[in-house]
Amino acid sequence: MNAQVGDELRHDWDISEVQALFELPLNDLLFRAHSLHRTNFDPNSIQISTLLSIKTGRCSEDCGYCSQSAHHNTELEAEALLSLDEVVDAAKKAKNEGADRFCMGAAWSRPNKRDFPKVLEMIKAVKSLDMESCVTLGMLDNDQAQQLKEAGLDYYNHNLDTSPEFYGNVISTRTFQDRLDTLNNVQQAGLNVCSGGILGLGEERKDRCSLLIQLANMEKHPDSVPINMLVQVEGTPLYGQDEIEPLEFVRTVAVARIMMPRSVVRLSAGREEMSDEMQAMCFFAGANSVFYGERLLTTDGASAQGDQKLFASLGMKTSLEKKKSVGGKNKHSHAGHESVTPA
Ligand code: SAM
Ligand code: DTB
Ligand code: SF4
Repeated sequence: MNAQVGDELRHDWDISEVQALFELPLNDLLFRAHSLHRTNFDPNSIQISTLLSIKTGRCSEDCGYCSQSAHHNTELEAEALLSLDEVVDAAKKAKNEGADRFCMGAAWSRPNKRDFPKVLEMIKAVKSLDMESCVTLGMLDNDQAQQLKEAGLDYYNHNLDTSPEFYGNVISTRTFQDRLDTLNNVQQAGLNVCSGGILGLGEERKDRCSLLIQLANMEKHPDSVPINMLVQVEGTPLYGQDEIEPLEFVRTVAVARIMMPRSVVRLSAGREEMSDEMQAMCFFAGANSVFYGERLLTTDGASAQGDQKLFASLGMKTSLEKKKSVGGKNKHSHAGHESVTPA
């Protein structure tokens, strides 16, 4: 099996070698993933993003996991687009709590003409707070991606969610190809791509392999790869689904790290259901970013207090803390990057 050699980035993974990575004895897999992680990142640094739902509910898409789809009968209360002031207040709060990136999510299939300029203003306002900005607004055309870039946006989040083979079991209102097209527009506009998926949708291991192949075989690896664990919401078709085994989740993080050694891998939704030990294993396996704060978009996140305790007990520092200490230089002696952000 020709897995990642040294620091070289590969874009030609095939299913049998990815399956073989999954099948390695856990210690061998973790050792391999962690070694690559150390080569490319400071292993004790964690990037912190905070999420805000800027428009909630009544979405026309039918994603089977989502509380916000108008196709499902969830108890969610819909909310129109937030005002600029509300967004700026939330971003300031997130910054005070240690986040260096502010991610705004909207329950849209795609942004409409009326609201899109308002989102551009929100991005400019977040940038003026000296924070990185990220938005997830659904599908984008070329021109919209370009306008986001011009407004100063750093990252665009658009997940592939699952394998092309399993995709139709989860979403019927837009295709896998629609997602690839949006990612292509985002990349062409020069934005950083944030794209990953969800585990625990009922997919099999071969689907997890196939999802990772889709991400890693892109012309350029996504800069950021969120790995969500399904948050089960009552009223959605996926409520009651068998949960993914914790060690299978850890394995998936490790394989993502091996296949995309310089991408930031984010432990995303579902952390509040994970034990500290499971999260610690994910960080060892190569996860180096989290969503932070009591709220994700519409569901509860892990508590900020609990997270601070966890990071302290693991001796991990947030990337913002690292930047503040020793004028941005970390003293870690590995041959890789200075902070969690790849060079
Ligand atoms: N509406 C936009 C879209 O779907 O592109 C942006 C917001 S959407 C909530 C962003 C991503 O959050 C989804 O693609 C999915 O990967 C993740 N997500 C949504 N609901 C989730 C859930 N219940 N559990 C885990 N991840 C979820
Ligand atoms: C991502 O991959 N996960 C975030 C973010 N990108 C936008 C969303 C998680 C949503 C979890 C369910 C909710 O709170 O509605
Ligand atoms: Fe809409 Fe996004 Fe939820 Fe799908 S994931 S239903 S597009 S808000």
